[in-house]
Amino acid sequence: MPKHLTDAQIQSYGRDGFCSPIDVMSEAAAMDLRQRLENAEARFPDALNPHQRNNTHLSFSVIDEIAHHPVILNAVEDIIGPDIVIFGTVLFIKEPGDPGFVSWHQDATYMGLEPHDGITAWLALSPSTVESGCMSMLPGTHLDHIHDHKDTFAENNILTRGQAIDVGADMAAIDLVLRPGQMSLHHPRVVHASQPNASDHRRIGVVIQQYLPHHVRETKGEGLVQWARGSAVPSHHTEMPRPLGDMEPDGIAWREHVNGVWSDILYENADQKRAF
Ligand SMILES: O=C(O)CCC(=O)C(=O)O
Repeated sequence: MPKHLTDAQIQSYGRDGFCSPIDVMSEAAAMDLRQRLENAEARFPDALNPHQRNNTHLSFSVIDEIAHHPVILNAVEDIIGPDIVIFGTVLFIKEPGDPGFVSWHQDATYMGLEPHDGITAWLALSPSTVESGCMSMLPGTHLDHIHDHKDTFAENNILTRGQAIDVGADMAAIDLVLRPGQMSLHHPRVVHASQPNASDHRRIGVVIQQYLPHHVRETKGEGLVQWARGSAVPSHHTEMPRPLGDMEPDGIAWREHVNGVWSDILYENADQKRAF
């Protein structure tokens, strides 16, 4: 018996490569988390900004709590099983009127995680609508192999390499509209994108990328993970601790280390490296 998802949601994940919307918490609870995140942004602007968006769960208790949220983990367990580790997190925040966009891509392309059995959770802490640049998915594309990606390094493309797949004109994309406190789950190979934020409010996505079952390995570098649920972290990974508070020295050191490892993995053989 599933812990959080309905049978129909589990089936839609298998068929489409994503599942949305999933209720995680009330809108009021999401607004509290948003307030805590925005307080942390105001207090530590050098550690939380568009260039410092990776693995904030290692240094900020609000993101740590989200990454370990029992409802999110229940839903993830319904798809990948009871032994779960956290590979990383990314804050995808688009400011009001932000031209930042995400081109069509498959997450699995550069991450080195094999096999592609992990899952990404995208939690909204503000309304994520078509106007504010929600994610769009091409259903069923998780059943494809990895498509050719072209590195564009386009200025407003907020993906590391600005990597893009040419999907043609007649694709039938599904927009994942979420209220604060809802999330989507997606497969590492599903093709997805998002448009600029044309609204007058922030679009805040806290993304756990990815939750992994134990048999998934990092093949391009050190596999640094955090225990989330189930049996102990397997020995092919290096285990990272949860932070004891905001910006404490151990958390800062682990975050710097894993972000360096990520940079080498994500920019492998790239012509240039960006700051995120
Ligand atoms: O938040 C976005 O607009 C894109 C996020 C994304 O590509 C992802 O979570 O894999």
